[in-house]
Amino acid sequence: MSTQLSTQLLDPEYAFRPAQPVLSAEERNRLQGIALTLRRDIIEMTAAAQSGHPGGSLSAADIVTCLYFSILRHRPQDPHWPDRDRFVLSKGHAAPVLYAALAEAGYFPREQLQTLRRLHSPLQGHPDMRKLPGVEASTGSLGQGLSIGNGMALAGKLDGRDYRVYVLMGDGEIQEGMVWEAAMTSVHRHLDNLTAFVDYNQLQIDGRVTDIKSLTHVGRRFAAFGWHVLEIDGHDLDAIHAAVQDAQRTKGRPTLIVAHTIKGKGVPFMEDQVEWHGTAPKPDQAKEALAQLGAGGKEAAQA
Ligand SMILES: Cc1ncc(C[n+]2csc(CCOP(=O)(O)OP(=O)(O)O)c2C)c(N)n1
Ligand SMILES: [Mg+2]
Repeated sequence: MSTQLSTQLLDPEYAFRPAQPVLSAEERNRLQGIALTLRRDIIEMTAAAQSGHPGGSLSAADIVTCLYFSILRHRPQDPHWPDRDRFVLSKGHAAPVLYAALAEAGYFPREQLQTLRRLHSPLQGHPDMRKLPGVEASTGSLGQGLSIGNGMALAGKLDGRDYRVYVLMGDGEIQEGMVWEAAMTSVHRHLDNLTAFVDYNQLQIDGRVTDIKSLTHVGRRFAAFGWHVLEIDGHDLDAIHAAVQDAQRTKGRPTLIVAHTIKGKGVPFMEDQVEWHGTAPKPDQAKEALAQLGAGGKEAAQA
């Protein structure tokens, strides 16, 4: 059984659930299929590399799916199109979920996923914008993505372009002081074209966030800085979608979406287990994980 999120986790001040579904049943099915494909890819890639970060990749799979397959305005065949929306994976160690999404969207052939972390592969352990088209920023040194996103959002305004910028941070990551400097800048510059997510899975590299440096009321902290804040179940595709729509309607200030998630989501033996932060599954564990995830996406369509 997969762990379920309790909606009681959401801060009542900012809890956000769409009153009714915003996705058609067909669209939700399509996105669920893609999210499953990304999760399967994450397991297969990290197993092939025998290295990498499955936990935080799996927790972000639904957010990344929604962004790449129903929200972002982008052209995989023209990755430098000036009017494209930008996505910055600030928690760069979750590279497998980004690579899986880019391959699925058509930025590069799926076979390349198997080269994760190999010498000279464009799919390095952390995303490298110089090596892989579609990667907007080289990340991995935690804390930098929001500043990078600020720059992109400000540039968009100065250039009179209407693209939007999305940044995904980890909850452990936002212990970095630089994040809070950036959070002040986003508000000061009225960056309403910027939406940041916190993948609030409550685990970091070596334990629970609350034990290492507590981040309770993260939404209230950002709200105190002047951000528009929404707290959602980060595995609920309708909630992710509706929250982004709300962010798009919000004028004059940036939006933070606190996405409550489960690290390792989808693979029960990995869920909420800190050991799976940066451990690759061995071949038998990968087999079990894939069986637990079930056939999905392309596999199900071909069956
Ligand atoms: C500046 C910096 N310090 C330390 C690390 C090592 N590190 C890699 S992942 C990680 C934990 C991140 O936790 P979190 O942001 O919660 O990520 P998630 O749970 O989503 O995987 C750390 C400390 C790093 N990559 N960058
Ligand atoms: Mg975390």
